[in-house]
Amino acid sequence: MEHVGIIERYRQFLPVTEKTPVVTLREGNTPLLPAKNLAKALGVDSSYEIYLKCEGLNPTGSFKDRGMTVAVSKAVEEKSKAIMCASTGNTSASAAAYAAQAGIQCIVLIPEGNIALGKLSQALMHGAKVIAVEGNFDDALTLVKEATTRHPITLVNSINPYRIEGQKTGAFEIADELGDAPDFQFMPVGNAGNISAYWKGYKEYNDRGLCINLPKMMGFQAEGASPIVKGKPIKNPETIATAIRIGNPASWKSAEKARDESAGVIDSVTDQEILEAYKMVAKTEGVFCEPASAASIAGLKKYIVKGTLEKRVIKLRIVCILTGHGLKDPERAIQTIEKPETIQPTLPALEKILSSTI
Ligand code: AN7
Repeated sequence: MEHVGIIERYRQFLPVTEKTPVVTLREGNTPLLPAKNLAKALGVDSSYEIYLKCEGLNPTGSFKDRGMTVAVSKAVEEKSKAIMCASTGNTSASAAAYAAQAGIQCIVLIPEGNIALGKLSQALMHGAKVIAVEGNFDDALTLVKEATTRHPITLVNSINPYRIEGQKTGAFEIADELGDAPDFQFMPVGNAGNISAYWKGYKEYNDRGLCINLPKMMGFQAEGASPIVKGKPIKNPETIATAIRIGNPASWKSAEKARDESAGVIDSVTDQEILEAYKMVAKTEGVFCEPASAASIAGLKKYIVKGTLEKRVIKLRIVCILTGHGLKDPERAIQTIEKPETIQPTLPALEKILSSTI
């Protein structure tokens, strides 16, 4: 079946009418990959079914496209000529691309020096006005909120409810494919919009009888940027996972609600654990995600080690959301892994290395 984007696929669940001009890059329909190799590497038996929701395969390489197609479609319906966001990178890349598709202006505020190069290049290539703020994401978001109340510009951060509406379709796809919601969902938490969106999606499906189960929502912040875990905003958040380098999440309350209603957790993982998970999923499954996304795998590992995942006789289904593509941040990959060896262009030189490799 032809995939025409999440608005057409899930129109009945979304705040659109026949009058809404659909701005789409055919986002969604991303792979839900069974991860047997990863399960083995994590040391769990076959009663644990682990799946990776590969959101890096969206048009701009992250899950943000699901929310952006709805937010930008509604902005165009409301005759807006410009959109604006603060971003740790992926939101700006997505906003810029959908604004380009819609033929409207896009202005993005990024924390200076703290966004991955791939994301910056996307925002620039799609013609957004990119402004680097001498501050962090939270400072940039405060500015965007102020500016969009004073000027006729549509805010497209996830405090725009259309973003959450679009992002909840990730839950629909998972439930459609598994035939029910999973038992656990592991995911990174930054501004906390996505965990709120997924929970909304699962609950709506459950209300309509389209899934019987509801997953425990397991959200993970980076330790140096874990305000929800610590119970207070972090003034100077720090983590190598720049996507989730956020000290005062906009959807804090709804994320806590998702955690509590689902009997899940919001916990933290260290940068070290994130980097190990980042390498592990790339090496065992052939799936390259960005560091922030690997927080979900790091979280899964942490809870397997703790032994707190409920063990059943039947299969336990676990979905990890890999929110963004590894190619967004190649610099981090290169810094994390051993450099390639250099040789003279001779067969003996090559064979010397081969003898120690195979
Ligand atoms: C790859 O782009 O906040 O908890 O400005 O890029 O919904 O914020 C990105 C967040 C996880 C966290 N994984 O999601 C932004 C931004 C990746 C991300 C998150 C982000 P939320």
